[in-house]
Amino acid sequence: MHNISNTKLNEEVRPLQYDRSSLKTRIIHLGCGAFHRAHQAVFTDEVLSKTQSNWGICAISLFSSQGLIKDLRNQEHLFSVVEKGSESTNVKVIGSIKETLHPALDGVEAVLEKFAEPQIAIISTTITEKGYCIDPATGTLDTNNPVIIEDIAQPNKPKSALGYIVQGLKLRRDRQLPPVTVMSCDNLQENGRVAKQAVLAFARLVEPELSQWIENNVSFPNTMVDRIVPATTPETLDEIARLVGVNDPCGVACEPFRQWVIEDNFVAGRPSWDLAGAQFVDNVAPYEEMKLRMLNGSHSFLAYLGYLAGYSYISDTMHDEGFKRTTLELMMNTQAPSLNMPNGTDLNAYANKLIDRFSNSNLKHKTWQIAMDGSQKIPQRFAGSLSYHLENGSDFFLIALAIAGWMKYVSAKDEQGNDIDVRDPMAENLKRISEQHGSDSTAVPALLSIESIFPTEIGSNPRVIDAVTRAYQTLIENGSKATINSVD
Ligand code: CS2
Repeated sequence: MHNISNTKLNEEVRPLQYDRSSLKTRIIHLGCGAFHRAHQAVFTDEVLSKTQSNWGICAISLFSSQGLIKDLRNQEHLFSVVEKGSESTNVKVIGSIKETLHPALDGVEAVLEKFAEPQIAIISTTITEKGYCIDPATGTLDTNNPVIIEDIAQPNKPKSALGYIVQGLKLRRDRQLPPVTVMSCDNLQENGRVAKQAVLAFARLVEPELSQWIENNVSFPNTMVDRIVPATTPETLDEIARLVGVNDPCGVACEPFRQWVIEDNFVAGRPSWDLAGAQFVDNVAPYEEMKLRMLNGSHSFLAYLGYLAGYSYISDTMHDEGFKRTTLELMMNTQAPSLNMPNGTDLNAYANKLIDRFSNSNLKHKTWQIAMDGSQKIPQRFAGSLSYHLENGSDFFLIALAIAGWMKYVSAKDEQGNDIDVRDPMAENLKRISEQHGSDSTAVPALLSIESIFPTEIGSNPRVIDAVTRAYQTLIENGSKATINSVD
């Protein structure tokens, strides 16, 4: 069968720039989704094309995409990345993934043994917010999570990402292998610290000495990752096939922009990702906060209110002047003031660039996709600036409106009374609470009292309850579009 590894590709496709035969698996990556392939794999690929280094990746998929893993294997783990700007498109072949594993295809033991290969230096993750099994409001391990309970009872047959990491580290400890870095690449504030807390708490429940060993031998750098990578659809794959010249079921389409800010805390070395544009800094927290509040916060605002206004894609919402204006206002007047950035950071330029990125209509980024898992995302995106505004007595109506939009969305009925397919680990619970209140605004304090989403000092604050109630009532009475247009 012809595929990207054995066919002459279209001339516009930038082919591989290096010989892959010397690559060694030195990075294990958990979560082989589109984001990893379009972000860390691309940075690593660029380093390989610029240096003689040998940093290869073993991408592991734990839950889904057996099909994807088989497809990657069929094409020697090569895949295409199509960067779609608003004016031009670039296509590259990426070769940094050297091998793949999936427990359902290869067995749990083979996956665990990979962690225990001596040359492994980095275990990185894109497992989404919920993959860390933390209580989103407090950032501590949720020991009531059924998967965690199961994995702690049977640590050598893990199911969760945390279970694999802890058991993998245990094998390294038992075999006296060199230290290793665990690098989270998910959209969580202080993602390294969260990963560390979750791993240590899990390890303590398995074996207290193991948790001590991890403290002494494993580093957990914080990172800020950024690239808009919509989920791949059959239409995207058709377009990729046309551009590449052959079907590529593993191809991804994304925006041209990419950013990676990394705390330089790697106990066993790392690729020179800076050669591919990554920034190594001492303190990532301000960049994470900037991105989570200004990019992801506005994304959630656009996802809930845009979906309710009938827009399928983020770029559609941006072509509605009301949405464009309020999004910029949310970024600059509500989120930016809560940030404390290093000197020289131009938040105005950052916001304007975000507006351009969101407006790229060649990128089909569904409002429905971003609306997923709101119970895990809202704390990361809004709690910090809400606390800031409560302390300063300043206005946060647009955050209240985003939260009201989420409340209407999780009722699972849109403005026309049609069902919404809500994807969220708490979907059932949220729907039940909404149904108890109908469209009455008593739903607001009820939903705000969910402590895993809204820390008590926020959820029970009268100013928050009042602002979200006002926003919710306007939204229910006038609908999303009119509400957005009436914001002054
Ligand atoms: C989005 C992010 O789905 C979402 O919640 O806000 O995936 C966003 O596209 C990325 O963080 C951009 O880097």
